Amino acid sequence: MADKRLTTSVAIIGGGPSGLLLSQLLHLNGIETIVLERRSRDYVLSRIRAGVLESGLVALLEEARVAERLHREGEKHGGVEIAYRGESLRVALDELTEGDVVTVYGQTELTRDLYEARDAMDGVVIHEADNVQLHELDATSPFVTFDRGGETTAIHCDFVAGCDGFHGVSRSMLPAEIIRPFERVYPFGWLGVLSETPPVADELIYAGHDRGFALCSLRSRMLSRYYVQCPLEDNISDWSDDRFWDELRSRLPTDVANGLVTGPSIEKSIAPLRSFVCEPMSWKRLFLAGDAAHIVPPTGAKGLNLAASDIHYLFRAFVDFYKDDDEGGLQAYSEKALARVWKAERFSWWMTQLLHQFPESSAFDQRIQQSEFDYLKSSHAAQVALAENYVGLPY
Ligand code: FAS
Ligand code: PHB
Repeated sequence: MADKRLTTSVAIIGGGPSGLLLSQLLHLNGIETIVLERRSRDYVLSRIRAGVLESGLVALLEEARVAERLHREGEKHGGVEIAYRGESLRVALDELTEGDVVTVYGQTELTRDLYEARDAMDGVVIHEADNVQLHELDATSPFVTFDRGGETTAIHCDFVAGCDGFHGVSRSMLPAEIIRPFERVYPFGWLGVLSETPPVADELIYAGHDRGFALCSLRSRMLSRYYVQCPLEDNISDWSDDRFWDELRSRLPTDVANGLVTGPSIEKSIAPLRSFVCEPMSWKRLFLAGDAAHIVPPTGAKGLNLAASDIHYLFRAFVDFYKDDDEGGLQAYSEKALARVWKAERFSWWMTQLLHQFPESSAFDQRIQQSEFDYLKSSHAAQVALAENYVGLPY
């Protein structure tokens, strides 16, 4: 029994970028939502995650009226560097895609912008919502319950959007006879460091090396983001700053390594890598979006950008339902979203295979990896393929 009862049109589980963006877009179209977030706002904003936005996501943020700071502080990048065992190739994204680019702007800042926009529109985002449960999803009026401050509240709604990430509760509500998970877990992780130092290069550098993968990224001209591939069993305590910088240098082309400016890490974390897709992405009145439905290894910078295309499809489907009583978009959502998800899964897997050292790889695998890079370096068509995937395939 609930102590309190609320009603809304769409109950959104998860106050990360997916949930907040969906809430903002629906609100702008007159559709009420309530967002339930398990953590505090400070905790959500303390997480350091994605850094590269496709133009499709930028356009969606403009539609959500939260792109002002992004345009002021974000950096447009027309190219990206792919290095491999000391060789280097600049992939001219803009030239190869007739002008498309990516924007470098941290997910943390994007989430902050979304929170502030929700506040400005009196959006309902309930933090520290514990024990979220979803009920009667196969009825026409499902409801969600949660505990907070010693009270249980029930939110009666028309639909539930599961935007609660890979470890959320929503996906588990798909009946066992319906859900089809697809997964590949990689035998390594990424150790990431944030440092208040000037980035080593103007554009991102993805580097494959016998010692393992490395990535040079950035958040601004005085805030750098670096990653090195590390064994899954490693802990943060195994990695002093000096060890990190030495390892990063050893994996970069010499001229780049010589220009690296190091400094104390202000954030250091290890993330596991997996490819994961849940089919279908909807069941009855429940719709999954973002990491709740799929995960990609961050090598292709697709995680956050896939959440965006899910939200693009889902928000329009809800608008069609509420404005025109048209359920077509909702019925087509899963198939439409999955078509783009799987293409990004392929690209992220391909980039990961190309640039990482796999513990079990044979001499043949090593030659194939080298030839993959040699082909990329020698083929305009291969570079076009990389560029069109990296800037983002059409929605
Ligand atoms: P999120 O996981 O961001 O948000 C889900 C929210 O739901 C969280 O705030 C969580 O607290 C909340 N939640 C969970 N369970 C709940 C429950 N039961 N009740 C209520 N709320 C609940 N992508 C890139 O493109 N590049 C990267 O470099 C990159 N690095 C990453 C590093 C890490 C450690 C992780 C985990 C992901 C990374 N990603 C990266 C992917 C990431 O950016 C996601 O794609 C993005 O956060 C997806 O956003 P959401 O779908 O909103 O999921
Ligand atoms: C980042 O800046 O955190 C980042 C950029 C590109 C990636 C992954 C992470 O592919």
